[in-house]
Amino acid sequence: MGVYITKILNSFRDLDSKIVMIGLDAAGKTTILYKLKLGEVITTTPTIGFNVERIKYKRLNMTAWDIGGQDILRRLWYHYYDGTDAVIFVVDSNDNDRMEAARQELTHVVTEDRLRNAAILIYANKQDLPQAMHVSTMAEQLGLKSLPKSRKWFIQSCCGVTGDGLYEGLDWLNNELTARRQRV
Ligand code: G3D
Ligand code: MG
Repeated sequence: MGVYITKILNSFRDLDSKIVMIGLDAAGKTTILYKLKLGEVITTTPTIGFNVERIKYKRLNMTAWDIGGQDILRRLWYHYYDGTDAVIFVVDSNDNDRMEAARQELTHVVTEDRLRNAAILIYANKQDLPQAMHVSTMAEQLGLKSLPKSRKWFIQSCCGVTGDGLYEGLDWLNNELTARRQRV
């Protein structure tokens, strides 16, 4: 298992990729970033109420921030969307009340012109909690099943605290980005 994980991470960081990790606040993004141990997480605040976390490790660039609520910030995000290869969208599987809010944000993301070619990995996080929604129900509620066929997405159940599922998600992303590179 250890060798397998190291192999994925090594090939991942050598991909010349730009990845954004987004999701509602408290979905578990910061926890996941640290758990992945891809490199040092650097937090910057380009404007009040908007924190960006960044990891740069070899040729992999990852940025993460909270989305939702603040319409005024929406246009600031565009700057970070340019040239994005993949989106990791983190959802709290236990947060029934905000599943619809998560769906709306995800819809914004998939219809965002600058992200039209981005592969989308959805982390159904906090699956360790007893009330966690099943991934197939989440896929339904987040509207994934109605996305156009051309859209590449994958939903992975995970637990940011233990790390369960995180590498399986990255493995999909890694394969997807590698396959794209081979096609061009
Ligand atoms: P964010 O960066 O998306 O805003 P955080 O979210 O990473 O700050 O996580 C918000 C809270 O959820 C944290 O708890 C964190 O420990 C918890 N959390 C993250 N992932 C998981 C998970 O998989 N399972 C469980 N049970 N909790 C998780 P606190 O208490 O520090 O606010
Ligand atoms: Mg955070």
